[in-house]
Amino acid sequence: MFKDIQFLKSVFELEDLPKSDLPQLILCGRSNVGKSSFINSISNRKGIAKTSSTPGKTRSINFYKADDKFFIVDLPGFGYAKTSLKEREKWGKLVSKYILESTSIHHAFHLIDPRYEPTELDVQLNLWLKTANKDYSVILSKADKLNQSETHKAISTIHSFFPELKLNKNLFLYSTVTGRWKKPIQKKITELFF
Ligand SMILES: Nc1nc2c(ncn2[C@@H]2O[C@H](COP(=O)(O)OP(=O)(O)OP(=O)(O)O)[C@@H](O)[C@H]2O)c(=O)[nH]1
Ligand SMILES: [Mg+2]
Repeated sequence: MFKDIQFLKSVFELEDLPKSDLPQLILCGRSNVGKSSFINSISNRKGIAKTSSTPGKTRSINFYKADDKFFIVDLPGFGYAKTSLKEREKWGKLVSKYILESTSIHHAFHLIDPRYEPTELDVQLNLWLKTANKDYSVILSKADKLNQSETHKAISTIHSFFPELKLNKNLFLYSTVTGRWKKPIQKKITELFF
């Protein structure tokens, strides 16, 4: 696992991407699903990534450098209620272009809130990842909000959408509230980047 994390930069346009070919771990998924909170939690650095209970907090692509070894990249979330069609298109263009054109993406964590079925945009995002041939995992965030039977049900729903996923290989539970599900993700990150 990495020990140090540093904020590098926020990017609003793809031509401003950092000129570095360090491998990247990208975080993607719906707005409010907990992407920025995940960065704070996994790196034990409260507040390094800005979070908010109001969806739509992260509007830029934010780069964090972990141990000078790889970038953690926080992508803007999609699908919150106030998004206009224009903003939705802008999100789609930015994220799809990024996923399809970046040659440094080593792995993607696609976060999904297990209290709800994956949305149309989750399916779209999954397709972009597959089309771009990117290695990815799905992380069921906010797992503290489910009891055991709801958790089982959520996992079987995810399997009905994405049958290729295997628990603790490329499908994980996570909560920023309890440390209970941290180990398997730390192990995954270590396997991917160390
Ligand atoms: N109960 C619980 N709440 C969480 C968890 N992770 C995040 N949250 C809460 O969910 C809300 C959204 O978290 P963010 O990390 O800002 O979500 P995001 O995916 O970065 O959202 P955007 O930047 O809008 O794309 C915040 O109020 C967090 O405190 C979790 O594991 N459990
Ligand atoms: Mg965010």
